[in-house]
Amino acid sequence: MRESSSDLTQRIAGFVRSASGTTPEDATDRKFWFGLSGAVMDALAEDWAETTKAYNATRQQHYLSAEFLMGRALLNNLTNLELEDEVAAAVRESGHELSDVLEAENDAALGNGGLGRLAACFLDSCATQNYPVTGYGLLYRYGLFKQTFDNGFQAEEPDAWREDGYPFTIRRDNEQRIVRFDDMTVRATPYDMPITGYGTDNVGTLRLWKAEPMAEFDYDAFNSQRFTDAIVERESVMDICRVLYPNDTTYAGKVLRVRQQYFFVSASLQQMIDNFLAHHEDLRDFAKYNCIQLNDTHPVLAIPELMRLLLDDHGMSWDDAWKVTCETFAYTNHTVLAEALEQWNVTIFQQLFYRVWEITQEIDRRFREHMAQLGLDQGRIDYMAPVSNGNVHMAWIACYAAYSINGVAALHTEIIKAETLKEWHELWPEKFNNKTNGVTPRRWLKMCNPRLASLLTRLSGSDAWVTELDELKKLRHFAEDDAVMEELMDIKAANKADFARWILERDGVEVDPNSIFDTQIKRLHEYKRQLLNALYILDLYYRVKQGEQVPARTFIFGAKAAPGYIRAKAIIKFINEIANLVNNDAEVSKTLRVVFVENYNVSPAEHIIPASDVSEQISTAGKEASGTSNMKFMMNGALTLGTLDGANVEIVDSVGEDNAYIFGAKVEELPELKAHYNPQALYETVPGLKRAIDALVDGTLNDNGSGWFHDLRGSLLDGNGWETPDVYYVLGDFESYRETRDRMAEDYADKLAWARKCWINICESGRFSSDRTINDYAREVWKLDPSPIH
Ligand code: 26Q
Repeated sequence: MRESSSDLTQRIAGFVRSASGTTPEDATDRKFWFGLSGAVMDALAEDWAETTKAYNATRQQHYLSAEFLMGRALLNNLTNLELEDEVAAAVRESGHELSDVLEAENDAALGNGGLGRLAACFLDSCATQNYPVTGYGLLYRYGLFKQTFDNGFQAEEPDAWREDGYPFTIRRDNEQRIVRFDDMTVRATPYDMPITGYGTDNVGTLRLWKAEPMAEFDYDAFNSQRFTDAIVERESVMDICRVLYPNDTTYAGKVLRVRQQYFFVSASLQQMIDNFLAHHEDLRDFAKYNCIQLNDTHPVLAIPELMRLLLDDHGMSWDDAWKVTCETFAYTNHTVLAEALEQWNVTIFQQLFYRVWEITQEIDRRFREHMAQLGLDQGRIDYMAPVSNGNVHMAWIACYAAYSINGVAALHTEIIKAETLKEWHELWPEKFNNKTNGVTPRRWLKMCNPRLASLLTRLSGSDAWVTELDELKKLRHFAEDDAVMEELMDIKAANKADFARWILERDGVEVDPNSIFDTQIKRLHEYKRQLLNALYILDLYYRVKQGEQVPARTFIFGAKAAPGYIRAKAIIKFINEIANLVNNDAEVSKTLRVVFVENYNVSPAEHIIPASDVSEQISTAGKEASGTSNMKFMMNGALTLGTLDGANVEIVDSVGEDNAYIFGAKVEELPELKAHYNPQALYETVPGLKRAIDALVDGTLNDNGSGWFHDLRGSLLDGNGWETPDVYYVLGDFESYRETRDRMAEDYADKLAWARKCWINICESGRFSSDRTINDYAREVWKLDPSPIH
């Protein structure tokens, strides 16, 4: 789209006319968005085709993931093509505002949270650095459910994100594949999304597979008794990619979920093999040209499926096929929680794909033989075997076959080596490596925080930092420059004012931009301890009621709970009740406000993060594999209030202890602390705790007869008589949290000192760019070189 501004306006206008059937001036913002997006697709089509060709002819990497949490695409593409300013002017000439047009786009929410968003950041970094990488996933018709609040309770609605069309995917009918289950045969049609990079002509691909019936329509059946059967059969095929499973962390043994997984890995592998054979002769060389990263265990079926394709469709011997497989796959683990590890009952395998089951059994048989040769005792072999106790253990298959196993932050990798995957580490320590997560500075700094981005560019004298985030280290000395620090605070103030307008219009909530914005945004889970945050706020409410003077604060939450996770839903209701209490109290609401942002997603995050002062990262030590919002906040000049967990450890290491607020039990202290833990005693003795916890049941807060608040209180104090009380050490860390959080709020009063801390966080965030992460994967795991097309 390099052309004069009037040409650009005309070209965009043409696309808008054809999308809207009206003049650009009369088109709605939504229709304008369609047209403009079409113009962007037009602008990158040729480079996209060229990139695809180039990647297919070289060694390439394939990223298999059940989730890609892409968010919005238009601004991201305009940013990457460096067209934002020109387009904004062109849009204005047509009587629209670019910002309104951008807001007309739905989020592509094809992911639950961190794991899915990580995949999206990775694709951005691969494209930007010209790495020949393709993402493969599922074209869910419904993304993660839309959250609404009904009297403070979470309700779920379907997210039909592309029902009226979506210009950023291209259906490729000529690249369909067939996926066979024992009870159905399915057509897999790819929908490709271009992945633009910043400052490069390379355009990568995210390939999302859609399940369709084999025949367009079975007319024979239509004309006979089997009419309804034919309809039902069609519908059951379409079921495969109808909806994203909304659970994170808790595994559920659902047949449809396995179908989804097999469907997308089989189609992807078939395509990789076809492409290999179009360029090379001998499939035994497959791993020389291809490697596959498994994003958690969700795509691990690719291991037996690659074996099946090589053995059955391409006549390879077992030993050759196993060698190829073991040289192809690398596995990333994202969790230490045992309940998240996928295990499928063998009957599911037997029902859906008997041949894959046979191959899995053979892998299991050879594994047992292999381990016996190595001298492992039977108990240990049974524990580690791919098939045991009637279940197929996906993580064990991954650990056995993959040549690389990585955790997502230094602490996490140490924990999987010592605990979660201990047996594997003892056998093959050389497979294990750490790849600390990162986030893309394009979306999470340049795009969402244009004010800060332009300050950084001005001070650096260039925008090289956008692709070399470590450049920001050179700006560290400006921490001593009071004028720059004033400017930083002005930027934060302007972002806060923007947020205040946005949330007022969106959710009807009024907030004070002069207060401290203290934010926790992430999936709702007990281990993430939103409950600890809520108890602090409730206690603070009582303190203010009693006349204590405290710094003005706005507490911001964003979180979805898995629809079946009742305790998480209870915590949402609890926070909403606290918000009611605080915000409707004429006195307290002058100092404190609580905002629960409905339907938290990528786009809301882009409004919330640049406006936040405090980043709540308060998981029980050892439980959060990495966290990635912690990195986004840091990049945007918010200070971490956190435990030494996940990547927080490395953030503190980068910025120094004076520039973060760390509290709570450390991972190595917890076993001893938990051995003598008495939450009941803390409830009685820690100042403020009893009052806050009792508010759950004394009539102060209303759970509308659900009994949920009673359960919540019980979960902390006595485990309701049947579970271990306070598993996540909420009460244990409360005092330390309160002390640290109070101190942090007091520190905010010294504006310059606060700004200096924020500045150092920004300048040290280079380590947490996903560009660094991807370079590490490319060099150490994928053995991949950049492949620029121009
Ligand atoms: C499994 C089986 C059945 C249905 C759903 C699932 C499922 C789905 C999603 C299990 C887990 C997830 C998502 C996990 C996740 O987002 N983990 C987060 O990954 C981030 C990126 O590495 C880390 O930063 C977070 O610490 C980690 O919680």
